[in-house]
Amino acid sequence: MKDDLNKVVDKILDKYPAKVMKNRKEHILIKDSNENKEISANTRTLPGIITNRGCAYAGCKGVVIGPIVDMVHITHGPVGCAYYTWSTRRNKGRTREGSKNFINYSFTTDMQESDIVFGGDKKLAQAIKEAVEIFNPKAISIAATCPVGLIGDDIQAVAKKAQKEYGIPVLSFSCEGYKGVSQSAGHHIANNNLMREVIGTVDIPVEDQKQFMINILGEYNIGGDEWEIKRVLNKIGYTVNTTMTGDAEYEDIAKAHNSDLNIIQCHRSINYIAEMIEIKYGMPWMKVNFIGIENMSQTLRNMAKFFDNEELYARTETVITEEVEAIKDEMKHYKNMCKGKTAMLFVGGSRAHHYQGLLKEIGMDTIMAGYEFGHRDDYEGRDVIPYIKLDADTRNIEEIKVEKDEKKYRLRIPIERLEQLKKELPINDYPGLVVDMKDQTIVIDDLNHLETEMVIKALKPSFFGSGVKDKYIVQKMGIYSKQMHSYDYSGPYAGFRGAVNFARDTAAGIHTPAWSYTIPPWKKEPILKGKINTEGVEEVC
Ligand code: CFM
Repeated sequence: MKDDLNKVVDKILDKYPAKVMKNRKEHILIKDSNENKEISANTRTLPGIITNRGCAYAGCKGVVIGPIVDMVHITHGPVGCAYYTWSTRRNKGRTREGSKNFINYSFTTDMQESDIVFGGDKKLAQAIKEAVEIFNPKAISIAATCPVGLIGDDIQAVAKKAQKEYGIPVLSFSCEGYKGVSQSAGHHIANNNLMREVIGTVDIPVEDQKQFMINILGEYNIGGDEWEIKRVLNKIGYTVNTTMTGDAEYEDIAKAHNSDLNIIQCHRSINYIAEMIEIKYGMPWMKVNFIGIENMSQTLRNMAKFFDNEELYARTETVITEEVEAIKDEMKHYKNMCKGKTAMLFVGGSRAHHYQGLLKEIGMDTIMAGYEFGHRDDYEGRDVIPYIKLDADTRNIEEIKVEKDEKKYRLRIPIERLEQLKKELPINDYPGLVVDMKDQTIVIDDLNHLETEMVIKALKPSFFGSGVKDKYIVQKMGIYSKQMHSYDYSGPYAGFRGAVNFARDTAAGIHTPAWSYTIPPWKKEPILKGKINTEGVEEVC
């Protein structure tokens, strides 16, 4: 088996010129738990390769900032950048009573050639003015695109002036697409600004603070995931103070520092905020996974352990039993339809890992997985609770002083409890993609178009979970492909009810008769093209 996989990888690498081959080789590995091989990640994609990655603007505006419902998000740049981030990710947001919701809008300065030559600052100031006059939003964000950085528009100055003039927060993000090697840089830029400008600016009065108050970080309510997660958490007795940033309002984020605990669904996109909140406000964070029944149940149990409250333990078990009971027959049915099938997952920076448990629950093994822009820790894992980095002298204090304003924040969980938890919740709860995969599977970082076609042709999975750039290529090859970024038109997939939705979609997708009408290219064209010489057949491709 390993030899077969080696052949597949060699065949891919053989297609490349020597320099590209050397580079790509570092990004591909065959999992073997006896070997300690490293995978290269978060490096520049070589020019000429058709990558699936996005840009820093996509990571900042599209991913982290865009889902905040009551802000007007202005894309300062060409209309295309705004158009392609308009609702394509399906981060849903509801309208609260007395509040506003701009999720279905796309705002842009629509820069033209003359703006590139003479500067776009004035146009941006005008756009903010119009937005305030027409929509009267709670706050505004400005996201810079590539040309803005190249011509040097001072978006910070425009934002500052507008903030003063209109009396609402105007946040500017220098997230020009070319910054960094992927959308990952955009996450970081967004995180830094939210921390600097928003988090901690509104306090919840102590009398209004609830018991078991948490924030869900790295959850963007794609297809309604956050709503399903929150339904279960509320049922157990948690209060979700803030979600970052799925279905969030500006003020929710401003109050995030008042919670007891940050739980992190997508570590990749938001670990920066979790760590900054931990250092500044003494709030611990914990990695969770709401995808799949087992992961969901384990997450809820870990959370209960965190608070170590008898009632919470009991409610957690009751809710898990109730929820699992309600879906188990349907799950069994879909498992019967899917078992023994194989899957490939290629998604951004966490889903290629998160979904493997759920696939396993419907009887499917993941034979190839990879991240578009994951970092080494997403592949190799890190502590589940890397909490409280206070130094030795301050570890035992009950209150943490914030340097600037001298406000004091309570350390919500006693430090002794955190120490104990660290022992109880093993590091292996979040081992990272490579660690978690079975032996004799392939892990590919920054998978490109050529490699996608070649692994599919060689290993013929039944399911390919990926994105819009490759979905239809894969389906033309006769293989069911689901967009794991937007869930196509479906969802939620998180939590207990979400697991059934995913199982139903996958079973239906795999068994649709459409695939029998699709003839993959390798069945239409000869696999080998060669010429005959005196020694026999000489393969030329
Ligand atoms: Fe996190 Fe995401 Fe993902 Fe991501 Fe994304 Fe996304 Fe994603 Mo698309 S924040 S890293 S930048 S889980 S948009 S909701 S699906 S690539 S795996």
